[in-house]
Amino acid sequence: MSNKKIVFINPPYERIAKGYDFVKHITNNSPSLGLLHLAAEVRLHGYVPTIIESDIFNLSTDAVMEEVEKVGPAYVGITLFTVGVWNALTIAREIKKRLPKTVIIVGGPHISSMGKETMERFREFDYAVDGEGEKILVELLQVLETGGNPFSVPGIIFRKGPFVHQTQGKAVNKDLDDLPMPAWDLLPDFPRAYIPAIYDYPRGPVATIAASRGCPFHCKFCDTSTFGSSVRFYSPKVVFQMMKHLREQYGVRHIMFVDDLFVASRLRVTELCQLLIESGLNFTWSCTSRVDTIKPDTLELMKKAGCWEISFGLETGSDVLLKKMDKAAEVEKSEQAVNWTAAAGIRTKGLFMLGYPGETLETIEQTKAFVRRIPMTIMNLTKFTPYPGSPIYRDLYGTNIRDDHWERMNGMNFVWAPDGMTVDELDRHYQEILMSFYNRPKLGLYYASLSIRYPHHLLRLARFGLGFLAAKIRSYAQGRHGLLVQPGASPH
Ligand code: B12
Ligand code: SF4
Repeated sequence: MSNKKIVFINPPYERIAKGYDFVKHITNNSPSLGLLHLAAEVRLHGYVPTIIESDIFNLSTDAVMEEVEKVGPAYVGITLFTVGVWNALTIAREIKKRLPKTVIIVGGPHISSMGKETMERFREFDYAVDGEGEKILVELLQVLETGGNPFSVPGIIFRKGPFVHQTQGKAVNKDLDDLPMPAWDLLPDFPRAYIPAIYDYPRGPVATIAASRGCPFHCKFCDTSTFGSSVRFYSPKVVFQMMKHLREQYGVRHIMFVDDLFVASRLRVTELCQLLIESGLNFTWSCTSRVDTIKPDTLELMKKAGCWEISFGLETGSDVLLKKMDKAAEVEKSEQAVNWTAAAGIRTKGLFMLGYPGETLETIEQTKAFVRRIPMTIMNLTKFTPYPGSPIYRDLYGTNIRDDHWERMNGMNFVWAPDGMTVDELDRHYQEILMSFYNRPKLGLYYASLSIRYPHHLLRLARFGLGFLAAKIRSYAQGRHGLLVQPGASPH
């Protein structure tokens, strides 16, 4: 019988900027849902999948290789975010050295946005799947197994002789209900090891679900190349079944919906809410929304159904910048949505970015004032990063492949600075904005009461606090005046 084993790898990535190591105590540890979906689909077709979550378990390349060798697979599938490409390459090189017959297949957002260039550049990757991989991966494995013709598989990129070929099409799942449930059973130590960021969930265990794919908007900083602009939904019934399964099998109590735009269809959200209310399962959950897709009556129902937090991409307190981002939103609308959300008793997580082209001292001040005046409970500030696949990437770099910053494209490094600002200045503003939001008695009281209700967050916070203090002391001792970003972390 042929070897049907396939090892899926989520490679390690630099997720924390140099100098900010203490942040690891409070950050998110979510698994790759993509790999869970792929593993479930290939298993349905007779393959034997294993999943390695190298970052969550802090595995070095050697440790990953040890696990791969233990399995002895015919195929390895690696998921590629731009930030993880170089580490994936190191792993692929080792696999080629130690298990030369193993076929290496890659996919994920980096491939969806820059597949051909990546395959031309890195000979260690044998095949790449462009887009949503479930069906195409199975087709590809079957062709490889039977010695068929890869040109017959749509939406793949591969090398034949000196040339890289790309077949027509991009993999899209039109009907999500057709897909098997993600293979949570293959995740080592699930759900215990997969905790979200501190204070971003009330109580565990926690699991993630993508209840829809795609987003019809075109914000210039956003890489939508995997799912595209046509939105597809799981039916509310199937989403509910997944949640029920997670409760019955793993005791999961909180769900994080990671859809690009969970509240894209109010009808669908209403149906899911009704199912949850009738079930009496008492889930809490969080989701994403745009500020213009939410209304007070829907919010009320969502609250009743256990909605705990909504993430809004608020981005900035400046209308000028929102316009430059093609966000199709206004600060006033953002404020209204956050007010409505607070009035319904749901927390707002505001997603912001600093350093977008056009950022000035004035827009920074507007953001500082904005975050202090809205009733938001948690703020996530990203350092602007032009990801391949986003329209702004093309504006800034053209169509040329740029690989000099990939390993730092984690939203925690300024790999690009707007005119008239240095990375050090931006880093200082970064800290100031966060401090101006978090350093308020009202918010302190809120978090204190949350900690009393859910004390497991306190331990995480204590570790983070001690780490921050140590980093500050080190910075002053080294003459860096309290700046935490390490020398050498500025753009070239
Ligand atoms: C949930 C999420 C996370 C989670 C989980 C990450 C993970 N490993 O899956 C957390 C919070 C940890 C996270 C972290 C980061 N994320 Co994130 N994240 C998302 C989000 C919102 C949903 C991803 C998801 O679960 N989708 C559902 C599953 C089913 O899809 P999928 O993982 O893409 O997998 C499908 C295909 O890509 C493909 N595929 C994937 N891998 C493979 C492998 C093979 C072999 C094959 C054949 C196919 C294949 O088939 C899968 C099934 O259809 C997306 C937004 C989006 N629209 O994609 C951003 C997104 C993927 N994240 C992004 C970024 C930048 C990051 C971070 C670098 C920093 C940050 N700002 O958060 C880190 C890096 C993480 C890492 N491991 O490298 C960018 C990626 C841009 C890029 N070019 O790299 C996205 C696209 C957001 C955006 N619109 O800009 N993220
Ligand atoms: S930022 Fe949000 S609304 Fe804008 S394109 Fe990306 S997913 Fe869609």
